[in-house]
Amino acid sequence: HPTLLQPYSERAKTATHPLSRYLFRLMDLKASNLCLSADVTTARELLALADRVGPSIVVLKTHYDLISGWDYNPQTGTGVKLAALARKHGFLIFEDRKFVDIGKTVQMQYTAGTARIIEWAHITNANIDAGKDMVRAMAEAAANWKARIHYEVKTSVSVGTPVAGQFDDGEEQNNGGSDRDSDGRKGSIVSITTVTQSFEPADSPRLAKTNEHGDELVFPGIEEPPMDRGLLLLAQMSSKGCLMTKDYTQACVEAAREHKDFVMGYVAQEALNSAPDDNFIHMTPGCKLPPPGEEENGHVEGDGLGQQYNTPAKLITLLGTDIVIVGRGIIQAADPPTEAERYRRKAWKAYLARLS
Ligand code: 5FU
Repeated sequence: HPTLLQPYSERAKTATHPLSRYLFRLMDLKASNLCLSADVTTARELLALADRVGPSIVVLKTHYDLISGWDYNPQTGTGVKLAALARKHGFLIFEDRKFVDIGKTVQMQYTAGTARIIEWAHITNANIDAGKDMVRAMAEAAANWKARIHYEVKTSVSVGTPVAGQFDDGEEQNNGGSDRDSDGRKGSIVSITTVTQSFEPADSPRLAKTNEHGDELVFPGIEEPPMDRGLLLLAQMSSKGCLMTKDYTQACVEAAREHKDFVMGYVAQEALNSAPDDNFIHMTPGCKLPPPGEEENGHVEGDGLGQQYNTPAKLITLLGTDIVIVGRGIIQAADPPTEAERYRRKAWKAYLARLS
């Protein structure tokens, strides 16, 4: 497929989703196709790790529900602090929530509840086993969220029961030219309520770009990401005995094409672009390098709990995915920032090898 041989800077120009265009440019700028899976146990460790490894990565993947001490405060909580680190270092936040339920439920889980994922995660993902309508439901929730960003005005007009003789004098009432409600019923307006509420997301470009000491709070060289939210479809998994069939993966591809303005791409183990104008991004977990100095043969032993690992070279050069997702390979190293750099260099080299 042509996207296998195209530089990310070129794919940035033709991707449909604004966040994908941004992400491809960020990858080009930082020479990084590395995502850190920040599966640490406490919110404090998560924020410290994000700050230390931020310079090497373009995406930080979270599982907010395995972090203890996650602060849900929508103004000062862990999501807001992560969003500030994302602005500072230039990476996107991907909550690996794997939504799967009926459309209405996923809308509520995505936007509300304790974690309010949509407020701080640029990207999340969904398993479409429950049917692809939930992708449309999530797209709708994201569009509504975006529309609310600067202000919200709600006007509700309630119309009481008609009062005999009240409107029967042939005169229009002073209520906008009509004495009927939207269903054509005659009645008297009981109340009009207008609520205006300003709303600023955790990573708004309108936030200050420097602090009181003049320190830069924003990653230089690229503008801040657009105020859009994106979805990855969980098309394939890395684990042994995964039950996702070829038909299921194909259904993901079809759903992605139907919702190009919301679906950025896939979590998958291989490239899935096949139609001439497909330009979806592929993020791939189950990635590990052998220890420094040891020879690479593409495969690294699993974790004994079903996880299977491939090297960046195999995933990016051979199987054609775009971003490798690395958790324990980096987190459990003696010095995670140094190890993250080793992964960044290897994964970038694998991408350059694919281009040539
Ligand atoms: F969708 C998937 C998948 O197919 N395999 C995964 O491993 C997601 N993951 C996640 O990537 C998993 O939940 C972990 O958060 C991460 C892999 O962590 P590791 O420490 O690199 O094995």
